[in-house]
Amino acid sequence: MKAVLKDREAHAFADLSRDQLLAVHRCMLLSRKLDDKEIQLKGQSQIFFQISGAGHEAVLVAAGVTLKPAYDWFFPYYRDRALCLQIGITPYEMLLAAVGAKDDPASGGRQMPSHWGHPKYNVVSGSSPTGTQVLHAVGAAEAGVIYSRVPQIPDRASRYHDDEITYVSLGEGATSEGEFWEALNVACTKHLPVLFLIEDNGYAISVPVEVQTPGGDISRIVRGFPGLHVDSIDGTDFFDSLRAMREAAAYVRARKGPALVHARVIRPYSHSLSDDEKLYKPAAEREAEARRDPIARFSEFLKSNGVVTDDELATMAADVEREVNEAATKALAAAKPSKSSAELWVYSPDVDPTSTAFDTPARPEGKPDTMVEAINRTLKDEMARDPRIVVFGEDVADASKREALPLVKGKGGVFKLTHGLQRLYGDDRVFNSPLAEASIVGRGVGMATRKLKPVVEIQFFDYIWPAMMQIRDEMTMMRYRSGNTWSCPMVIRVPIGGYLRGGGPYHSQSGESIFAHCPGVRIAYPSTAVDAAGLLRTAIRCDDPVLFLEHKHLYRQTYNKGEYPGKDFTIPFGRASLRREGDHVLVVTWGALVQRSLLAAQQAEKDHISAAVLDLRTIVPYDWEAIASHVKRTNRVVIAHEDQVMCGFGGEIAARIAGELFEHLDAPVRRVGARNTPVAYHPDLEEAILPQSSDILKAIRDTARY
Ligand SMILES: Cc1ncc(C[n+]2csc(CCOP(=O)(O)OP(=O)(O)O)c2C)c(N)n1
Repeated sequence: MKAVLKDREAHAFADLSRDQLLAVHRCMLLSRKLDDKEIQLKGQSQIFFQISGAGHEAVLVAAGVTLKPAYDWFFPYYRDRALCLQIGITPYEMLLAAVGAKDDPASGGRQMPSHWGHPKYNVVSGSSPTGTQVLHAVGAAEAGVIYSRVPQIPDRASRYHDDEITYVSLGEGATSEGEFWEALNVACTKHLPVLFLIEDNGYAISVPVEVQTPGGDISRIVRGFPGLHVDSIDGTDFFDSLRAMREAAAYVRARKGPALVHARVIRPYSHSLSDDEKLYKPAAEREAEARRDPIARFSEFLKSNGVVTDDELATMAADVEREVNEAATKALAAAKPSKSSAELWVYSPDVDPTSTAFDTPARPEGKPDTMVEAINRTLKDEMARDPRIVVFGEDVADASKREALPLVKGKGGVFKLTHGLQRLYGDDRVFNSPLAEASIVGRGVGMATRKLKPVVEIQFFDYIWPAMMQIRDEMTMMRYRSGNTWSCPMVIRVPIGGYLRGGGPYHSQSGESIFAHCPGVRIAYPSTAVDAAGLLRTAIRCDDPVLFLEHKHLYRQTYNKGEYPGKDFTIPFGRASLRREGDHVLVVTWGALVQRSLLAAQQAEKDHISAAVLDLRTIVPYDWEAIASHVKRTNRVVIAHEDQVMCGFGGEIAARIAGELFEHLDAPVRRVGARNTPVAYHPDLEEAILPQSSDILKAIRDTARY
């Protein structure tokens, strides 16, 4: 057999040499054999989950051949084994993930296998929710563009390439997720260098494509997106796939815009080992699919074109088998994660926002000003200090139209928190986003994995819910699920809360306890202007994702004004502030209830009850030591928060006090909070629903007199 094909023949084989053709075949085979091996190991209970890439191999090897590992960026989904092999992840590394080994580079035993991740090749940790990765890819692509446009970022040269591509793949079922459409929207609006690969195997578990997509053809639908290069191919045909991937990649590298390749593939091994496709796929359909098996097709092609003989293929198959078996033996013997490591990597091991390093003195300047001013100045100062900070969200820019900017005062957020930032730092660092909350957080995640520092705004807490998947399953888990290989430190600023007299159910919500239930996020909730400045600076400089809750009602009060505490003022997280001394009852509180508790404590004084008021300032972590030391002194405690009593964060604190400080208590722990209803529009109803000073006063009196 010739070592290199003659020119004319090579052209017929897409300019691939014989060795390259054989390598393509070997990679496909290796991918399939690894699936087979995992299926065997699962049957023996040596691994705990299996999902295969079978039937998808041809288009994935074509993608792997076309793209550049450690240069381009990769957000592959669980069927992308062949791509990952092609770009450098080894069978041994894949099997380390299957056995859940300590040194599995994807997750260190924290995620199911086929949830790819590898820092060496720019493969960013992927998760299980279908479609979330698409927004991360958009953010990562955007990060490359931002690095190319912000010369002040000191090490930017090592962080991007002018013609890099961000690859992201997903199944046709996942294109039904809103996040897919949000991603396409942003990628096309901003002409981002993203290559979307839709691997359409006709089914999402048992749901056929015609139920997912009108007309059953996703590429037909997306052809209307301006600037999007669209191709539709048979993804079981390696050469068609290679042509399509090369054309798409060339389009993206030339910065003409994003590209989408829709590849029709097959799924011969059912959805996963938990699924049996015979239950919903008739035999004739399965047989027709089998005839399109990409590996069989490619080997037939090689044989019929005289590139390889049956014997050579058999030798290759035996060699692949040997490699897989050796890798499996080694992986099975690999060290498992120790039970004592279960809590590692929830938070950054490098930067501790509770440490004394964040305990810096205030250097007050100017006259007392509002929380709005404090936050705005902090953002301005931090953006000057760190050019990696980008600010985006709905309405946060001064004016998106450049030509309008010199003519207008600027919007700068519906509450004016970001006013003037775009004018100061330009529209590569401060920009409006489409009205799509998942995209705001998801893009932030993608940018942060590439070491930008997104400080995004969700316009109202009431509308954070479309981003919940991105917050709960992505932002907060990235570090943990990747075994500390990937992280996405970013800040989400969110105006929260009620007492607006007319805010109604959708401009008054609280709900910090919902996020406190998500391991991996920090939550700050300042009640004064000075605290807002200090806590926001800590949030930005910290290495973890932070939910920064800003109470709308506190933005412009006079009672919480303060002098700006200077460019370097930080407050450690988990450090409560005693707002009022008192000996008889402790009120633990935060946010808008701090002032209401102070008023209640003043009133209680008239009854000779001395109530202390402790402002937690951060919810995660919260200052248990301060709570405990004051409870041990007062022996009586009230917990007051704006959120509903039912499942409010006070429940957590009350349970802990009851569990750990029982013998110090002279009265039951009382909780004050909102009624278990939405917050109604009419001010009388709002007053009845949200906790008032009088409610806190009653709780203080009852507790003191118990
Ligand atoms: C958000 C979300 N919903 C449901 C699931 C459960 N689930 C896992 S895979 C899958 C089907 C995905 O189908 P498709 O996107 O076509 O990819 P395929 O598995 O067919 O390659 C479903 C429903 C999930 N992982 N995430």
